[in-house]
Amino acid sequence: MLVEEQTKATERIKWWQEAKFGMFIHWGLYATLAKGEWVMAASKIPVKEYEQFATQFNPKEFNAKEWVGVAKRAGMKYIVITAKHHDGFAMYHSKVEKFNIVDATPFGRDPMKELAEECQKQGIKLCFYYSHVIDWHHPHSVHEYYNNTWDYNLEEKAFYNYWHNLAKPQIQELLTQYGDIGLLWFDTAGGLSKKDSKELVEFVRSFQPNCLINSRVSHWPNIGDYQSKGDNEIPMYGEDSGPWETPMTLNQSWGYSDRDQVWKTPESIIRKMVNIVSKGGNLLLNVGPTAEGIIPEKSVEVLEQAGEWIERNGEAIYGTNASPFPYELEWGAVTIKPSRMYLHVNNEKWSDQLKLFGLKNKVVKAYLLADSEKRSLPITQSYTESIDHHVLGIDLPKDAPDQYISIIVLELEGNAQVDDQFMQQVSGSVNLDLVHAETAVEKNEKTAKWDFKITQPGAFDVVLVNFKKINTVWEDHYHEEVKVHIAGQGLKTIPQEDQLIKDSPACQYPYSEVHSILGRVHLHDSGNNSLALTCNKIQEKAFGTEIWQAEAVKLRSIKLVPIDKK
Ligand code: FHN
Repeated sequence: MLVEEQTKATERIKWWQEAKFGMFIHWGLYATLAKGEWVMAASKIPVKEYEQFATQFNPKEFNAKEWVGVAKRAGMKYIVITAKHHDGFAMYHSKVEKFNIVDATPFGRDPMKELAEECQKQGIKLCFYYSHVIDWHHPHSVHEYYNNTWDYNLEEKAFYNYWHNLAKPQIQELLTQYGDIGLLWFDTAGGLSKKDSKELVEFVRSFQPNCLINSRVSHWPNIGDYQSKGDNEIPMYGEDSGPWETPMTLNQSWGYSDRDQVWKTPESIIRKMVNIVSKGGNLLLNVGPTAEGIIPEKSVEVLEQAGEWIERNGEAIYGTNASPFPYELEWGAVTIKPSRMYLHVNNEKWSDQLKLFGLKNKVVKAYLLADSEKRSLPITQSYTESIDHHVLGIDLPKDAPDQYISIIVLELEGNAQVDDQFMQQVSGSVNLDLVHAETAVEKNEKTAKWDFKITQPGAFDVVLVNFKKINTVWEDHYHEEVKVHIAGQGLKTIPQEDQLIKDSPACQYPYSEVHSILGRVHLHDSGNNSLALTCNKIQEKAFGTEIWQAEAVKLRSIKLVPIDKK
């Protein structure tokens, strides 16, 4: 990218990177069936029959002021709403297609117009989701996999008929009838050529040069302003160098489903948000309003409670940068600002002293974010030259001062500088993430290698960490031996599903975190060490961007767990 273009791109995305938290809204004609947004395809509902649902769609309870108010109270800074999902029904007044909420329903109002006005009033950015490739209503839309084959014959489809007569004109409408749009959220681009994807980006920019575009505009890499991770996917520390987001469900569905009552708690929302923000990402959290136009009560309750925590702790969230540590910290997470570090401590890890390894700066002052008087907490800082090891100790009051996660502010001399080597954490464990390994393939064997620092030698269990998708048969993925070499010792075993980890901050439905204990090793000395793992699940790029492309078992990391401290 040219320097000038790069500067423009950096400027364009600034607001979004500071915002951190947005509301995703999946709302469409499918809400009348209350079985999620894929109901048309799942039940192969013929277009003519599906169109009939519009005649009963009358969301009289829709109130833009209330919806925007919920987002505001939750601490969200932008809203991304489905202007058209895969069912092809436009939730705004489209002039190019009558299958829209104004022309085809008794409701007759344009909710996007009302939202645009309200967002403007309440100071929140309005953004649109537009399903640009999948459209089950149009006879000519063509996706790589997900087409309406129950009404239309694939061989008779002429993609450019759809593209030029519906998709692009509707995108133009969205960019010209609703004022400034924060971003266009495209989805499921399977089959769209690189040329068409790039032209679409130019097309959007020609109407609104500052409108952001997510990476799902294309399946080709590096198109769009930022990376949308897979649905509900939270990456590892340092996995993404550019801007990224996790689109996440509040229960297990996007569009309204009356059967789905598996709600995340305010606490898990806060933990996941803190984890995401500390990795430099944004959280786009979904609600699925009903056919009456109501955001489900339970969603509102969870969001408002999470919002109260965010309001108290916003200083450590909005406008921050990612943790400089390349690994998950066992007591919580870190965010930074110039000359400042925020330690987000999980309340169940709260004790009389918190230790942080690897911070090189002098700490000028430490205090609790919850303490309006900013009283100094006692600190000690030490450095052991022989193993190049920095240790900060902070004495804490007996009780954690906030709900769920309590924050300690560190005022630093200069901007945060840390030892970015992998190293043993305070509990004695070492987490080695796959994304930071040096990988090699030799004679069909894939090997990952890490260097790390040991400060408390001893005996360790070697644990393989995987995320496993629901209903996956483990043995289909792990039926060969994996090998580990460390400090002159070797382990060879077929990994088993030894432990299921609940409440992993970065793992969620439809995945669960599974640990396999590979064996035991002894590290006798402090200082530098290295570990090599040979395993056929090692990949250069671990994840796809959409859920059906992602692997059923994802190898995430390898851990050394001290045996006397488990
Ligand atoms: O198929 C869609 C799905 O319905 C939903 O809109 C999600 C949101 O990220 N995107 C697609 C699947 O990845």
